[in-house]
Amino acid sequence: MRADYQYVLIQQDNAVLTITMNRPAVLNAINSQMLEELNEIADEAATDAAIRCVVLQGAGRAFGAGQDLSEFKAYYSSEDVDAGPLGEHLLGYHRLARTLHEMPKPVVAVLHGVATGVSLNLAFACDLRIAADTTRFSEAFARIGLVPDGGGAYFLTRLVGVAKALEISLLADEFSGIEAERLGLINKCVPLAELAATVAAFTQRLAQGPTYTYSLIKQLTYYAHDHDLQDVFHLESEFQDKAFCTADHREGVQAFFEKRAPRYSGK
Ligand code: T3D
Repeated sequence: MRADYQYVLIQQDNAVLTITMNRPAVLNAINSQMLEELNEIADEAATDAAIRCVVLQGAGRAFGAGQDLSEFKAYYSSEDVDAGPLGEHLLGYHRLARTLHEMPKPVVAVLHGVATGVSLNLAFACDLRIAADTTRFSEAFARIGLVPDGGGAYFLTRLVGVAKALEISLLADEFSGIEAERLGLINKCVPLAELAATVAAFTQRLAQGPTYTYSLIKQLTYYAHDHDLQDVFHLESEFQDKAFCTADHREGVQAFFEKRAPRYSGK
């Protein structure tokens, strides 16, 4: 993977790839170039077998402040309200949200400082979220007269249900990491000073897990959310057959009988 991106830093530590959005002066607001870079990196991370867990985070004092609103200044200063730039532009966010969501390995968003707009919705597309208690969450779109994008309505309704999703989206108020954890929007909320160590321990553990089986668990869990029980039984049977034949399953059982920790290869 190349490392010379303009607005994104990447770092691999064992099998954990950390993707850092890096425009700290504007709270990592996402411009077209950053979006293109994030898509390229996510595509590669999805297919690289040496990467078994992916982290998405922001540099400086924020996770991210959403779309870079200065990018469309020409549109805002024009009289032509039909010259909206969004159709094509949004496809980049859709592609990225889908890649993060469907990647055959765990993807963890790490939220600190500010997490708003489409940046926050990309975090919702990830599998797991860890945040600092002081993080300022908001689904800011309605505050500037827009609808949630980047899959926001899809992910938010699944995470917290329709009533809370509507409240969060319509009022667009800020709430803390503590409240986000209470709502079930994030998996873990810790003091800011403990965030990096918590994330490192959590993601290194995931990266040493049965990665292929994790990919099946991901698919099965997301599928189970909107299919009936019989359909889920079918997919569960298909996936358990696949998991049963993996090297990691054999290793897990052998380790159990030998009373030792398993050493998973991810296969
Ligand atoms: O056009 C489209 O593509 C439509 C799609 C939109 C998708 C979205 O994501 S909509 C949501 C967009 N985001 C926002 O509306 C948030 C805008 N930002 C803010 O409201 C505030 O910055 C925050 C509440 C997030 C943080 O406030 P604070 O006081 O901690 O920081 P600040 O001083 O406002 O921001 C620091 C700098 O970042 C500042 O630049 P400056 O004045 O120092 O030169 C600010 O302008 C810049 N910045 C923050 N957010 C954005 C941004 N620049 C461009 N775009 C931003 N989204």
